[in-house]
Amino acid sequence: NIQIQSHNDKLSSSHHRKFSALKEDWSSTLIDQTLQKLIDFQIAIPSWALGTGGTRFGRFAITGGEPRTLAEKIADVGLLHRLNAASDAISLHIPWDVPEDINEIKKSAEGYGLAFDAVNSNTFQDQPDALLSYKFGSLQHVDKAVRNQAIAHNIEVIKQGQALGSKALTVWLADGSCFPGQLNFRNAFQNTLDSLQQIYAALPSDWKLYVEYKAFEPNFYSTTIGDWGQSLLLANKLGDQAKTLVDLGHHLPNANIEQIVSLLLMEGKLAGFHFNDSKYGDDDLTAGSIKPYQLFLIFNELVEGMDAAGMNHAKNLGWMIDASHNVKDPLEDLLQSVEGIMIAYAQALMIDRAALTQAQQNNDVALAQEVLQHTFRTDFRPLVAEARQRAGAALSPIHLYRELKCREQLIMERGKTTTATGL
Ligand code: LRH
Ligand code: MN
Ligand code: MN
Repeated sequence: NIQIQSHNDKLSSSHHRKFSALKEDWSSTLIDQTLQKLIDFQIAIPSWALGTGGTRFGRFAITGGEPRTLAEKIADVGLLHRLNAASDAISLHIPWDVPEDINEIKKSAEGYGLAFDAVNSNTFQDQPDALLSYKFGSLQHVDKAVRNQAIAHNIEVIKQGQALGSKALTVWLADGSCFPGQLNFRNAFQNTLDSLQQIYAALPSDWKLYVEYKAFEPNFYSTTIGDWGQSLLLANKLGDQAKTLVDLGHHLPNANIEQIVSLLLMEGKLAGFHFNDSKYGDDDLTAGSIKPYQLFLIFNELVEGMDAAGMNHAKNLGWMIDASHNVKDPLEDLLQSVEGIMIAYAQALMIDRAALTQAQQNNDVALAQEVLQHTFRTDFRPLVAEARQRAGAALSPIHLYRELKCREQLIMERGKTTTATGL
């Protein structure tokens, strides 16, 4: 606290100058409303993004001090949350994460003010003790015994999540095919639906089932839940508790993600997000690092759609990051992602909605674009920083992280060569 205070004091006069400039130009009601929404906004950190990732060509473990246990992963998210007051939950991936002593794990999370977000199942890898292989799929598999093994795993993940206080299961399947002719598409879909129905039946009544889609990889000819159409079809057949999860990196190039988001939201079928950014495919890069305008346009749809549906911006969707880091310190990268997301959210909240609606009604295309770009091109970083300061966190989390030599300390505690599990 003292460290945050002295960091904020140091930046105080320059922050004050920038924030005051914003207050001169923008409506104070809108600024106050936006500040409150930014203070309330929280996003879950994926446990698998706390260590250095890699590609199939290799992994460069340059960071050191990576978390070796679930308790250490929780400590890392606790540190992020202390710095930015915006990362109050961790999303676990099972069995990459093994919550052995549930009470201990829960206690340590509570100590950092963290909750457990959606739990993720994993039927895209064979575990060392597995009886049957997922080489040709899991929930879609032609062999009922393989499907049953995958269903049982998902039900086990629900149980573990329940013990931790999670409220959602995210299912992402690698299921698909690599070559034409390999798969009967309709059978694969029907098998997947039937398997998901059994998992859905085991879902507690206050839980959600998030059906995540992805266009390709690791299968390169077809993916059984390859786009939002297939995911929505399944979610509709499953029932109210099933929804479609949008991972920003899971689309074919140039897909209009904001339009997908707006329609899913309209249908009450948007589960939430795996935020990241990409240039080519499922690149899992820092949110807002490649296409910040797309991120802003997505938040524009979210703000408009959530207000129209009377939804609570902070609570009604699953806000999660899904990222992987090859060349950056994972914790710095995650701080940058949260910042990028909050900037896009702030820009969307500051849009003059009445003017935009009016321009749309008048088919005034140029004006509609002006309205959007007016906020996109305004620097709202002081607003995000102000919200953070009011929430008791750092004006500039990444700078404080470096000033306090957090990574160096983690290396001292955990060693230079630790390796975290995950992608
Ligand atoms: C698949 C995915 C999915 C997995 C995670 C590790 O590409 O986005 O969410 O669970 O990566
Ligand atoms: Mn994902
Ligand atoms: Mn992905």
